[in-house]
Amino acid sequence: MERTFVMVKPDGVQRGLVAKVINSFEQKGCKLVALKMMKIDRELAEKHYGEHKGKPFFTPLVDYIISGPVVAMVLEGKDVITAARNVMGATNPLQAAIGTIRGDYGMDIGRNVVHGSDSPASAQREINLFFLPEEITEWSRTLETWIF
Ligand code: FUP
Repeated sequence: MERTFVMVKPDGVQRGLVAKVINSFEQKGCKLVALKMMKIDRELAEKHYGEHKGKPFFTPLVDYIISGPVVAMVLEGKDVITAARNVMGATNPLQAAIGTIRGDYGMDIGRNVVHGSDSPASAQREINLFFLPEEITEWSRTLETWIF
């Protein structure tokens, strides 16, 4: 089973989309194993988006992600990184298909509602940045054999 890091960004929280976003992942079959609301400080934001340092959108991106609370979570499942990316849709909401979170709820690449890790390496890195091991709950559900 794979794990991924997902977060409802400040615009998603401000717009009251937290439950809808979580529901999109749950109904797909992703299993929640960690969940918390938090405010990201600048240091963590710059680490999280370190790969974009130096790009023109880096500072606005960091300012946006620290502008209000986020809801961070860890999801588990077979191929969950790809599954969660598909649930979110393309990075730019204007290109994201209708039916995806960004396609349904976004208009602007700088306000795209949700984040999800893009590879096993970034999932591991981001889970470690945002969660302590004891904040992740291991549990099994009988539903599993009906999904995988
Ligand atoms: P994603 O993996 O889909 O979150 O996308 P990226 O890692 O490529 O980008 C991270 C965030 O930077 C995106 F969610 C939105 C923002 N971004 C911009 O604001 N402008 C850009 O041109 C590209 C990304």
